[in-house]
Amino acid sequence: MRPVVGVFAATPDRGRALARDMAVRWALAEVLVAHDLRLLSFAQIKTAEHKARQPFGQIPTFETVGVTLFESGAIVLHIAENHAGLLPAGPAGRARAIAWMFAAVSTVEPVIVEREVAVLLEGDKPWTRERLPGLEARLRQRLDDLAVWLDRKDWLEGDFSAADIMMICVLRRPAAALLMGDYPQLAAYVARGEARPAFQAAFAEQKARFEAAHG
Ligand code: GTB
Repeated sequence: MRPVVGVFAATPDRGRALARDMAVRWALAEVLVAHDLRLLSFAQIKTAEHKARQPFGQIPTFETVGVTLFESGAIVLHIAENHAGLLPAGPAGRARAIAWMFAAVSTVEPVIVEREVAVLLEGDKPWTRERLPGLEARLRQRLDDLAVWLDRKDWLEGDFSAADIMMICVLRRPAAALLMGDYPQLAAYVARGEARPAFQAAFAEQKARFEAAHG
């Protein structure tokens, strides 16, 4: 059975591969595992049938022999644990790469999401103008620290790993991407990831899907 990845049929990001299935499809492309897509509408992801796969009614989902998974980070880790090339061989390096996967989604991404939510969902609220400088300062603090870590490193922990897939997908989110001009180390890091053939293949797949749907 080829794995099946649940994705939005009509991606809301206009083909820029910003939704969270990108990390999963990129990881699969890195390890050369062909997959099928389960194309889902917004209504479909809220059904009981989909919630049996993803309890919060979201994408992505991942179905493979013996297991159905949700949470993009957990799916990428599962792929990395079952195929060579996305985690360091030794236990210490492996543990550190996994730590960086958690850092991407639980330390760096929340400050990006907070900034995005403030503008997109609460932009018209009276308190947003006052909150924005603080939100941006918190985001910049994370990016400052990450830039120091990545100074003179190509990847987070030795060779390219699943950690880089998660971190680069986080840094591609609009609120972080807008600041990359101030962080040349991070911009170069994202560019290195985006130059990988597997990233290109996963990106092209979604762009083609968007173009087929929208002409
Ligand atoms: N923690 C979960 C995971 O990593 O798998 C979060 C999954 C999630 O947020 N999925 C979104 C979803 O299904 C799609 S990706 N939302 C429907 C809902 O919650 O009802 C969302 C997304 C879109 C665009 C960007 N972007 O532009 O950067 C990022 C993320």
